[in-house]
Amino acid sequence: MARTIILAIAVIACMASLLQNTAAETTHVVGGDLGWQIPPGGAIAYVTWASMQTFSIGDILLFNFTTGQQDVASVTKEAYENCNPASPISRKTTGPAEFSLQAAGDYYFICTLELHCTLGQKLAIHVTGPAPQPSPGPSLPRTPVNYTVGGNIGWAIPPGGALFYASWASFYSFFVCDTLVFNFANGTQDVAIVPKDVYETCNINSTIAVFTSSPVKITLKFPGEYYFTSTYLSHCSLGQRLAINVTGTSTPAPAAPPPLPPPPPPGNRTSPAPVPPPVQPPPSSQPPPPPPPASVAPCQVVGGFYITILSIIAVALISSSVE
Ligand SMILES: *[C@@H]1O[C@H](CO)[C@@H](O)[C@H](O)[C@H]1NC(C)=O
Ligand SMILES: *[C@@H]1O[C@H](CO)[C@@H](O)[C@H](O)[C@H]1NC(C)=O
Ligand SMILES: *[C@@H]1O[C@H](CO)[C@@H](O)[C@H](O)[C@H]1NC(C)=O
Ligand SMILES: *[C@@H]1O[C@H](CO)[C@@H](O)[C@H](O)[C@H]1NC(C)=O
Ligand SMILES: *[C@@H]1O[C@H](CO)[C@@H](O)[C@H](O)[C@H]1NC(C)=O
Ligand SMILES: *[C@@H]1O[C@H](CO)[C@@H](O)[C@H](O)[C@H]1NC(C)=O
Ligand SMILES: [Cu+2]
Repeated sequence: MARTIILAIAVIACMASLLQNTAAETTHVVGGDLGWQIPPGGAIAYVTWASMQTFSIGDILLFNFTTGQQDVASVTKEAYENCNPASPISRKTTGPAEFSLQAAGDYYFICTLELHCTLGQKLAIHVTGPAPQPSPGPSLPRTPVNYTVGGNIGWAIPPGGALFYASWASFYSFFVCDTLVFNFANGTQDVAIVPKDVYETCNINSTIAVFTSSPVKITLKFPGEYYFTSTYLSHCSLGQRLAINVTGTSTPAPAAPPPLPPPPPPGNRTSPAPVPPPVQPPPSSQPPPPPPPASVAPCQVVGGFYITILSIIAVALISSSVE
């Protein structure tokens, strides 16, 4: 009984912390946290961003930029393709600038400042029919989001190199209770949760957990930094690695320790060093998500095979204590 109440409180706290847009018409902040600028990864950044949005009539595009450093022009398809700023349909020079998407169809935007478009500061979107009506009833706080890592590209050696997943991650804000979904063809990739130094060096001499069966779904139960790569030869150095920062005021209520999770599928595929990592604690500068001090899981997990960070940490603790 007490446990149920605590769980309910935790779920409510979690959802409240995730309170975000509930409006019927959506404002799309172009590029997400990247904003509107010359994208570090080239044109693929805004292509990727657009591919992950659904634009509906009545939605608003918000180009977030510093006045004087960028502008934004609505242009024809030809002008978009050729980066020709000569005769825009309309142009706004004061940031942030909004465009209201009043009709279905294709829209093209560029920055008209010299070379900006050529360097990738251009956006093409497709607007579909009327926005779906919000379901009746009281508006709910932000519900946890399932993020498909890499969008349509999925989890692979990315075409744009390492910047691809960095760009992808920069478009989003990750909150506790969100889920990462890694899609790939079985046997062509795996998903390894790794320490920060492995992520940075691509020297995969230790992993926290490895998952081989697509799709891999990982629910982010704790705030903090998470690092992922594939253990397949050279995949990491070719750019298949992802770092994300999970925020959220998960207010874990004190409760009984969670039941032991099942061990993850054995990820024996590579592991150049068959020796488990040394007993020494990880470098304290960047600790992984804090170990669960007897916390409840504040997320509702609706069916499906979910691998949670909680279980990963538990397994990591178990294996290091066994050692
Ligand atoms: C616009 O960019 C500024 C500076 O990066 C940021 O502080 C602000 O939150 C952004 N606005 C939106 C709506 O994303
Ligand atoms: C996330 O995925 C789960 C199961 O795969 C599903 O039940 C849930 O509705 C999804 N959530 C969203 C926001 O799409
Ligand atoms: C990968 O293998 C698992 C288990 O064999 C299977 O359930 C899943 O559908 C496979 N995924 C793909 C993308 O083939
Ligand atoms: C992650 O977010 C926390 C809290 O906002 C911040 O202190 C930390 O520096 C962030 N880490 C990275 C790598 O951005
Ligand atoms: C990995 O595990 C599978 C099944 O558990 C086994 O057939 C295979 O030989 C193992 N590979 C290595 C390199 O240990
Ligand atoms: C992994 O390799 C790095 C050097 O690239 C080294 O600093 C680190 O101690 C190694 N870790 C393990 C567990 O062998
Ligand atoms: Cu510009």
